[in-house]
Amino acid sequence: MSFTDSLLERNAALWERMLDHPFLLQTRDGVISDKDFSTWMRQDYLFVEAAIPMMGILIAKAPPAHRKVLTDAVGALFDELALFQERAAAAGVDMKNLTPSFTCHAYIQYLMAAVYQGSYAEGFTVLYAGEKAYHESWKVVQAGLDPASKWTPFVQNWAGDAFAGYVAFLEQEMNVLAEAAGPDERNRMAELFEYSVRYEIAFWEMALTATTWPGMDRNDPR
Ligand code: MP5
Repeated sequence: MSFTDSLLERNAALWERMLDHPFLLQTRDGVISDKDFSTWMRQDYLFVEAAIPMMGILIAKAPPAHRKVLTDAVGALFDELALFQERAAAAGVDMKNLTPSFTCHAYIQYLMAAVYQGSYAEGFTVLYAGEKAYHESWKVVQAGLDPASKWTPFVQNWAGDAFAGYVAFLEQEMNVLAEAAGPDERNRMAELFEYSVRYEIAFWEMALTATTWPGMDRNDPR
């Protein structure tokens, strides 16, 4: 069995919990409130912004054969930011004064620590986990969302063929990196993968619950 298959098998219950998250099911069924969807948009914009320097660090550690794909992925992140702004303008979502929620902040710090401190394979693992998670999560939404929905462009971004090809490449390279890694590094990769899935679940949960920090009032966040 490939390393990525074994990660997905070992974390099957968590993965299912992520894909069954009410945020995804409500978006798929067209019943998500604009308020909750906007919370996700505002927070994910900050996440995507932070992914750019994270990719910069990963590129600095990458073998030459990975530099082009990862650099192109940075270009795609700038396109994503433009997509968020365009959708926000179309749907009347306020994208000013964005501050990260506790969950968004924690996930970003975790990603930065993984790419800074970890080996290339460890940093690559958190990239793979996040991209695989978003691809499959938005495929759940794609399965039922009305194509005329104002949120369809997000489905096209992460559930579409171009992104599927990128995720397939990351998966293949994860397995090459895992094969070259020793048992300790492989264990660290497996641990990072699991934490990433937990952060993905927490991120959907944050969109439906509180935008703010533990101990703070959502309606009066200070
Ligand atoms: C991604 C994302 C996908 N935008 N947000 C979270 C919380 N997880 C994963 O990453 P990208 O870089 O937008 O494709």
